Amino acid sequence: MTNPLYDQLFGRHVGKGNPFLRLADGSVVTYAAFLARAAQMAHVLMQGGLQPGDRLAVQVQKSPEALALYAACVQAGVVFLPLNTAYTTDELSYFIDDSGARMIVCDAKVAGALTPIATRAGSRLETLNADGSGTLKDSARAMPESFQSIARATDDLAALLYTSGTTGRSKGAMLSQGNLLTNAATLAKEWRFTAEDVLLHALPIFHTHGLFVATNVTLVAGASMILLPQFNVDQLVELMPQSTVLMGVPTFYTRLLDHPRFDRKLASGMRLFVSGSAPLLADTHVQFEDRTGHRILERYGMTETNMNTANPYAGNRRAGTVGLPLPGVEVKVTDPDTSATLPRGAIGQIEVRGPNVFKGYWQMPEKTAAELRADGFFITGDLGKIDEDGYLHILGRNKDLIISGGYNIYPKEIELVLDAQPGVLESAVIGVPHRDLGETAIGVIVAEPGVQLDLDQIMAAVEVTLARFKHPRRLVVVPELPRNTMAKVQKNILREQFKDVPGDLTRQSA
Ligand code: MCA
Ligand code: AMP
Repeated sequence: MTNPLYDQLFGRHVGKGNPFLRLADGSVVTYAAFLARAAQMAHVLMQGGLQPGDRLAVQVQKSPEALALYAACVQAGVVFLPLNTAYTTDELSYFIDDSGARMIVCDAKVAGALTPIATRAGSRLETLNADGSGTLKDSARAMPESFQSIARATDDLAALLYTSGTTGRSKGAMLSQGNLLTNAATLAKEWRFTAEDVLLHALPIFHTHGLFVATNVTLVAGASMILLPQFNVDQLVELMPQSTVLMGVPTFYTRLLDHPRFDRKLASGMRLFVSGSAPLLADTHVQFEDRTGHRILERYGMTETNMNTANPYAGNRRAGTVGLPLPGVEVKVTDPDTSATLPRGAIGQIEVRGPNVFKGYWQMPEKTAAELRADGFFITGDLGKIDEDGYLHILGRNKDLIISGGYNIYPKEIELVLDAQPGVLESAVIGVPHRDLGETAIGVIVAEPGVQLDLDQIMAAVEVTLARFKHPRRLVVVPELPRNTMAKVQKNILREQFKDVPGDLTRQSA
């Protein structure tokens, strides 16, 4: 009986004494120990009544146990559904209901708030804390250290990752074993990973970047990772001499460049710096090379597709481009109105097809049909062009999306909360340039006639509903929103009007 994802990412390393995780305190978790822990957790999942294909919703801090839970799900054929640790109870409630998660694993600190949601959804609740303790560990301790993997096919679901939508309603992207496996194998080969590599891991593990790109690639190669609980630039500088690869969002690189100790000598043992999730400014690319002698390798991906394109390892890594299609992935640029493929150099919507492309949105056939064509091409919502040498340039978005420090913020989700506040007639949320985070959200509000808005009260409502990273960094009140002849709000005008406002928390009327 085979389970391709488990066999190729994890199973090959069972019993091996080489390090998989290196922790900041100097301790090491070997592959053997990690996989024994995962097997024990797989037993807990089975004994908890989970069947292959059931969803397990996980909102926990980054830890070796959190990663072992991912491995346990793969081994037990359970669909892993990781959730941002910043999500509020309101947000979690939606994901749990929508996915029909049979089990929820969360930090003991939020178990009280989640209990009614779990009860209503008929889900079992287990806890897993940042230090690895909790009911999951308590149950796992008594379990055998090996587990007979549940048979899976490459088309079976391995993970459900939610990605927000332009309507304000999040969609669960269904990722199969094959989606994850082919992409990990391709990236490990393209980026020449070997068992000698040590990846400096400072990304969260609830998104594609930190979970699938960084972790799966390390596993494919049998390499190791320095697992940091979160990004901390001083820690990165401290640990860089022990590492060979860093994967990060552009903010990692701008913060490193701001660090006085970050120089050529510190980076001399590194062989690769990868950037993605948001546009890397060409200027950052150039400054980084001047400072360290390394050219950052920028790549382009999505939750729905894993990675699509990457600058070459050996060839020319071109600043301001996301490189060439990965082996097995087709990329084309099409006319948004006619869907016709455009010639090289022309700007249009970016579409991708390949074994990396997801199976569709969870229980949303209409949304799936609107974005995933019958011939397998996925309409990314990004705009760009392919140049004469085949490099893809991302030049804009056909979707109303803000990317702040690598996190996606869908304006509609915030606008729905702002519009629901007393005295608010309407609102528009826009992204403006931010030195540290790339972009930051600003809420532009119109009050009902004669109403004096209480912006603190409005922010308080946003705070209980939405995760911190989605909060507008500034609210401004305007007499009316600019509209075109079709009555559509012209966000480009607002972006221009507010582009120079500092992305701080000051609230004012424009
Ligand atoms: C934290 N905060 C943020 C963000 N992160 N606000 C807006 N945008 C953010 N990205 C909040 C904090 O809660 C805090 O709130 C305040 O801002 C200041 O936080 P700070 O200490 O500066 O932030 P940090 O903890 O250092 O985090 C910044 C970060 C982090 C390191 C850039 O956001 C991060 O790790 N981003 C990576 C996201 C990622 O992995 N994306 C991949 C998605 P308070 O004021 O209350 O203190 S996968 C993807 O996009 C595709 C598939 C792809 O291509 O990879
Ligand atoms: P997500 O929904 O979190 O998977 O975010 C995917 C989106 O991030 C893509 O559709 C792009 O808009 C953006 N993105 C990812 N990588 C890059 C990159 N290297 N340059 C520009 N945008 C990127």
